[in-house]
Amino acid sequence: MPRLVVVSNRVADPRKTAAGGLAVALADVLNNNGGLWFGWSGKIIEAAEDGSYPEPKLHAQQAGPVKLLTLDLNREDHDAYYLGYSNGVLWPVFHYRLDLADFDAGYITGYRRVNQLFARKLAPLLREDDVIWVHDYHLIPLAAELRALGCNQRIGFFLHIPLPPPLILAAIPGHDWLIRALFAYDLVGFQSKADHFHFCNYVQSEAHAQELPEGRWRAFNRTVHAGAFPIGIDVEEFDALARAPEGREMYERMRGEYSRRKLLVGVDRLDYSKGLPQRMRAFRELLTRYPETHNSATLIQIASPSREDVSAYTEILHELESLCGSINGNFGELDWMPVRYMHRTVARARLPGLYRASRVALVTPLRDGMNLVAKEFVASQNPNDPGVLVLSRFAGAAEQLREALLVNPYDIEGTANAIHLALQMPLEERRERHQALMNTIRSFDVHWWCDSFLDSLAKAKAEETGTPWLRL
Ligand code: GDG
Repeated sequence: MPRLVVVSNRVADPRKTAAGGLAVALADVLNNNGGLWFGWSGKIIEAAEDGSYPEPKLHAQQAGPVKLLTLDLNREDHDAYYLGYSNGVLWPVFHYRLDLADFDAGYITGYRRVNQLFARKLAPLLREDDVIWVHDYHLIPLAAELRALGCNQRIGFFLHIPLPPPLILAAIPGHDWLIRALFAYDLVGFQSKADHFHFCNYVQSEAHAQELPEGRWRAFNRTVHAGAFPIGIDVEEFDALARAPEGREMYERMRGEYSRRKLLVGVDRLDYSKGLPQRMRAFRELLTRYPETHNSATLIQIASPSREDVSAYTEILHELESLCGSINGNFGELDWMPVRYMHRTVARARLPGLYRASRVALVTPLRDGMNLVAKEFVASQNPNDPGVLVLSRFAGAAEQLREALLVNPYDIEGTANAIHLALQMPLEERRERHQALMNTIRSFDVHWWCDSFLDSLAKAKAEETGTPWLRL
């Protein structure tokens, strides 16, 4: 088996399950075949008094058979690449929020500089038969920069966030440069069929690409394979976490505390894409429309801190705090708080117990690449008495999880009605829906995702390589 080289903005130790997310997803394949994981260390180098920065050094750490290689970023690069272009342009626009994008012309050059730096540091470490898997929007031009340095290895890219339709994408100055950069990969993977469809539309209408058989596109003297590879969760890992002492203890505590009430749960990074204010308004609407829910329904909302140095995040934090406060102020009783809101991170080992103790999960993003919380909630349920998933139709997960109660999160009344339906749903219907959802989640778990992407990458060698055609 060739060595796998993973490149992502942040790096995690695949031996630690507490890391969650990508680390769990890639742990098997990295641990089995050995590998290298390359990314930013999370550290920022401040400028010296004369304004200069030292050349960033590579930090190496061995994690079992996996070598973790990380780079510090200097303040200027970090601000332009990470805060500026990645999180101030690509994140909002790819989530359809043109109103929140900050198209500062300096960001894109910083973004490119960091991708060039990554390529420069990574290229000398690569072996000829390595397979390289690049993750997410921070690193779109990385393959092009590697190719410019003469790297001919197989390189795949997976976009964890949505890809918007061409007219939204076209609002980004330099959008053509970004999409051209994708043609330096051998395979480009998206979360959903909808995102893949947007890619096809874009390359056809804006880049006049030629469609070839087997999901390939030809443009800029290159052929790229593209497809949808919906990411899944590690169902066994979640099951094990639910059975472990911390998971069981959390479940018992929640059941004890809320024995007289039905629990609703929301677990999200505090991000404007997650639709948290709309969710709170829908919950307030539920309490207004259905007085029988008073005293009998409690919403636990965990909003884990995220990107607090980006201003749009401070605004959403204030809006959410004020909504939670007013719901509790208007509806709360001496012995009942309708909303328990936590702006903190909960230990991963506790999440399955919390999910299992909840009758309803509210997963209502305005836009989401996939949304793993939806899948984690389903996987944590007791099949004999499962909870109900209320899921936004705008989450990538909605393409697969058709048996959830699908809602439009912008429609506050419609969402409130769906939550009411979920709270009332008879046991038999809950079981049937859960069974069907579980089948999907098991069939398309994280191992399926990893294997199917890497299998497709193994078959997807592009026809031309090494053309230094990427100019800003
Ligand atoms: C991006 C895309 C795509 C959340 N709060 C806590 C906590 N979490 C964990 C959840 C889940 C993960 O974080 C969040 O994953 P999501 O998929 O919901 O969303 P993003 O972070 O936005 O991830 C998304 C994903 O990439 C994968 O491709 O699905 O669409 O936006 O695992 O459980 N974990 C702990 N404490 C918390 O408070 N321990």
